[in-house]
Amino acid sequence: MKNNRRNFLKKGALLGLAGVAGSLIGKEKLNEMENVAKTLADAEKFELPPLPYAFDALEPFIDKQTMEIHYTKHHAGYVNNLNKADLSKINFAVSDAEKCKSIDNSSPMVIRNNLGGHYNHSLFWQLLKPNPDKMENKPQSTIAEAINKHFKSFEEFKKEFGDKAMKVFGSGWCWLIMDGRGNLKITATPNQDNPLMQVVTEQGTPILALDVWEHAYYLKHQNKRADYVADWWSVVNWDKVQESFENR
Ligand code: MN3
Repeated sequence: MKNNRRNFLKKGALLGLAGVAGSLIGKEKLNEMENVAKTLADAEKFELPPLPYAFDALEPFIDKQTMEIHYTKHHAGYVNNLNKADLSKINFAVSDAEKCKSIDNSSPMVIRNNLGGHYNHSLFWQLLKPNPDKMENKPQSTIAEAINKHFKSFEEFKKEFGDKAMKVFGSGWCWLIMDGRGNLKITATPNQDNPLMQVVTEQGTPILALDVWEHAYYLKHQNKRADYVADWWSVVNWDKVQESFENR
């Protein structure tokens, strides 16, 4: 609420200024200044990023209805709830990843949960590949080499990652991260926490993310999380994973 009030005051001050100036500089300039004021007010808010493909683009592995609800209700919900929270202590000058890094045990739960929910889903959508083909989906390039080095083989890595995903009790996420020493690790976080936050035991940069909340799979896979994980491997976007690995 404070943030809204701050934006309101900021906007009010600018509009007041524009009003005075408007009588001197004319209607057109006034409209222009009003637009600037509106842009400033909107800038300090979170936005639902566009989904980079259609809801049915991951069929038959992840179904259209799940994607539609997941994006338009769940992800949008995190963004809306985040914008309703007191954002006065959020640094909007930095990236969402940097904002996550500032989350510690003293952070308000409403910010921790909804910022995490927003960041995690924004990343998750990017790491899924639309229009999956029939060919075996596996990593190439340097991420493939790093996986082989740290986990012996891609098959071993898949097994270990799948085991970790199965062991997440209740709602949470499974991750491939790179820690501060340059090691690839498979980790899990509860709820909407993520490896960037100071609240997790194993911090690092997310390279690959898997949402294992039931809302991510229940409509199609019901209680069979293992089937969902198996399907998810077919739609992992390894080119994007490679990018997150290079930009870590
Ligand atoms: Mn989700």
